[in-house]
Amino acid sequence: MKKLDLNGRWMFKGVDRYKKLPRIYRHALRWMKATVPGTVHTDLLSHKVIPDPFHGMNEHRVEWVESLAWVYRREFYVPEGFLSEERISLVADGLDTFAAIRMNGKLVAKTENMFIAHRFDVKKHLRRGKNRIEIMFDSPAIRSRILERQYGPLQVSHEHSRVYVRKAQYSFGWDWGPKLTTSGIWRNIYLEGDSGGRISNPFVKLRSINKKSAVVDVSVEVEKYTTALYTLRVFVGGGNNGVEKIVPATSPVTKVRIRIPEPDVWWPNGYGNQPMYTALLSLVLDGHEVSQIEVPFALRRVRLAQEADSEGRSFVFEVNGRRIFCKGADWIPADSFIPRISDDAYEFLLRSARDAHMNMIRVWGGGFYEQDQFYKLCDRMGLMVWQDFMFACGEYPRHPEFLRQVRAEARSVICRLRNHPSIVAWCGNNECEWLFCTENPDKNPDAMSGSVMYRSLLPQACRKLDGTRPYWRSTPFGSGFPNSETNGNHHQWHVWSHWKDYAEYEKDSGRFVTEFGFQSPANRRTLEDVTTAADRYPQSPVMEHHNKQTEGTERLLRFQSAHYTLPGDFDDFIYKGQLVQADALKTAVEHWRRRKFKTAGSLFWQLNDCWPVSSWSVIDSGLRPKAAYYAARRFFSPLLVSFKRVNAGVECWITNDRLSPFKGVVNLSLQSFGGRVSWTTSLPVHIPPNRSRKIVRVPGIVYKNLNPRNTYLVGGIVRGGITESENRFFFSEPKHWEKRSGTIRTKVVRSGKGGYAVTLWSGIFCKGVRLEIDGEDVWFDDNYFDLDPGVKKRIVFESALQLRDVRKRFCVRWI
Ligand code: BMA
Repeated sequence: MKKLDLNGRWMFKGVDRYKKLPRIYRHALRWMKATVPGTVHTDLLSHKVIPDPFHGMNEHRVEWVESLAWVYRREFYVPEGFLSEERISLVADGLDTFAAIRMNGKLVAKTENMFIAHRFDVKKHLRRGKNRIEIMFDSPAIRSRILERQYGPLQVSHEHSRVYVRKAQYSFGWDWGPKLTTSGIWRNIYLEGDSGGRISNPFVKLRSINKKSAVVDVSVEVEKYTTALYTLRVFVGGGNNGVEKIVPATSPVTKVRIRIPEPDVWWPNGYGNQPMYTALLSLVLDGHEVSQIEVPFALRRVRLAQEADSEGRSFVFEVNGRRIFCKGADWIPADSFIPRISDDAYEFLLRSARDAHMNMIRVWGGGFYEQDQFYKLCDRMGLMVWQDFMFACGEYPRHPEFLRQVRAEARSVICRLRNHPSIVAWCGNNECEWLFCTENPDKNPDAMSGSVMYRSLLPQACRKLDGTRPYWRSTPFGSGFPNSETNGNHHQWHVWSHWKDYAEYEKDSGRFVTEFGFQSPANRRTLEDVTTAADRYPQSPVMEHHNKQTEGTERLLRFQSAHYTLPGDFDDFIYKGQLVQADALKTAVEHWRRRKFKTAGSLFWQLNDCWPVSSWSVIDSGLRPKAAYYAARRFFSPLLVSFKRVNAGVECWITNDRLSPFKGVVNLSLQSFGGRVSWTTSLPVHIPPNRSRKIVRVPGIVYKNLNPRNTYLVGGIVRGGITESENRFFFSEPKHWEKRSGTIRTKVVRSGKGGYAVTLWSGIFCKGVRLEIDGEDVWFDDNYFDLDPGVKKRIVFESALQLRDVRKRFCVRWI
């Protein structure tokens, strides 16, 4: 196989096909340099034809871009040798979205689905030497409205014409994202020449596994360009072993069964290692390899257990026969302009998830089927992926042409992703059935337009092309109402979206909670990049523009004021806003973890952002973690001590996610914010593996006469002198706490290469201690933590600054 790369330098220009262009933008109609892979917006930005759409309210100033058609073209040279290949295909891994491809002036194809790779035979259009390729992208905004007129309106949230177009739905605007409906060659593009034949769509399917061996079926699609005899050679390697088999490649899908001795199984993060195997497949003709593919895969079994129990029906993922409580977050596209998302950004975000003890990430259905890099990292880090198909929040069309497109999309996506061990579930869509049944309470979800895809087309495709992981119709879904707390999975949006405060979480008995969340502002440095000094107050037009939810700012202030004193300035608003979010997610997750396995998963909405915004994310678009990220590292820890208020007192619980029992000691103490201890106890505990247990109830009588504004309960689990988890319970809201006088003493020293350590100490209790180095981005190994009176805490961090400067610029704040 020979490859001729067409990425890199192209030219592009606007075409005012619909006569929509305001005169002032006429200069967009001239040829300009473009970068492929890329988008129209990022290309225009690099020529300063548009301002940064993320800055201020510039989003409105770039609206005209989506109403134009855009043409991309480049020249390339084809050497003689390349033309002698029997087949030459143009491969475009992603075209966004309404594209007409011309090669040397001849129309090759038209495409209308951003989500899939395209391959076209172009040999007849090519000539030796100079060639020209041109791709015209029609306006997605206009085409979607034309389709809506043609097929009739549907019940849809946000921009309703979006559902007619197989394009990332968030690009039409969302309740956390701007409307930047871009176009372009967004993934790699190249020519591929081959002779003799070609293999594609490999699949390594696990048939059976025990301690001694695993049996896999390796299959691949074979195209033969001659009638000669071909063979398929399969080599499977991994661990210390390699197994080879050679079979005649007689059928269009050739299959080889292989036994792998002493298999090494793949485990989710926290449960074991993530060993990967490789299958090397070669198609051989006359002793020559004419086509090869390398497929990384892993050995693991997954099952979604749904069994009748006292609350209804369970919803538990079992991996390699072990029940796993799924801890994680929902994932949205990490930028409004996808090709701009770097491998480093993927690595950072997913590593942050892994380091916060997450074991599951849900790829949300309003974005896109993620880049290969994303899934490779998830495989490597043991992050299970709940993969939605790309349909969200609305009815979808059901005309035959649309269903045909979706069938092709399902095939393309399933074949591309099915070898990734990280993907543990396919899911039909995001919230379509739930919204439909909420709006039409008398109707069955099957009556929803497009439901045929989720109840028949997609599950059939998954069964036929995969069959190694469960398919679930929608999120949320279940029998009866499709957002039940007794069966199926659940989204909890009474809190926040329906204006309920976070204490409400403790009433929720969802069986597997795939979404719940609480907003907070982005970090100050992230906001400084897109605001002017005059914009930096909570209710400025620019700040309100950077919150896409209806009444978003109102909610931020309402919930802050329920727990903390009113924000005094911009930094106070950000700081307290982030603390409330952290407290909210903590309350929810600890509650559901105590219910283990009655509730068997909690994925919060959302891990990341696509632009600088107040949203439900715990890491903002500048890749700066918020307070809730650090809280997640505590509330997801494999061993968790937590408190639950009941009528007669406060219960102390331990949740053990490990597959081994925990034996240690729990220390509890009731003390004042000044450190005066009024009650204390130490209890030996023994928690069985993979269980949650109530340890003790602290009776109300113990604290009844203490001042709730100046008292808290602190608990820690200790084993071998090391505190494995600690937690606190407060008897009043921070806004009502008595004034404490005291401060935090800090000592910063050099520690290791390029590293620093800070030791903190205070005579009073300090909540949500935030560490910063003024003007620098610094990753502290813990932040926004609570500091008990008289207890030293040591935090390490890295900085390129001199010790003197670090000390000078070190800032601490707390509640
Ligand atoms: C859920 C998601 C998203 C949305 C989020 C916040 O409903 O599925 O559609 O962005 O809540 O409202």
